[in-house]
Amino acid sequence: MDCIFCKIIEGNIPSKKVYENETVVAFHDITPQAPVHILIIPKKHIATMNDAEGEDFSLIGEVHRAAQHVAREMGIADTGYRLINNCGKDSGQVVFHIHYHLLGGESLGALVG
Ligand code: IU
Repeated sequence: MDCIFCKIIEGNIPSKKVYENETVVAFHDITPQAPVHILIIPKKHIATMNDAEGEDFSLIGEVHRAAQHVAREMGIADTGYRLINNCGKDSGQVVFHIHYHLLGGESLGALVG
């Protein structure tokens, strides 16, 4: 499968990993949009949120668990952070392997409202 994030998971493309367990990997985004910008992904290839089904939702829960852990490790748990998933064309999703952006380290401003 020609998926850049699957290649990162396999170690065939280098990345700056900050966390890994049996089901998820977290690594620095190559184009950070905030002082802390980590991508958290399930190891299972799921293209978009629209494609998640059944046990995939447990994996997405594992992504959230990892986000909580990584936020603490990166020192942004207390100041706050944003966890974003882009799904499909209008969201600007460019990598079709589900991923969550963990953003923080500065005041991010209001997203809605
Ligand atoms: P998006 O949600 O699909 O728009 O975000 C994809 C992100 O993946 C984006 O922030 C890129 O900078 C990031 N990224 C990366 O970290 N490493 C890569 O090799 C590639 C994209 I391609």
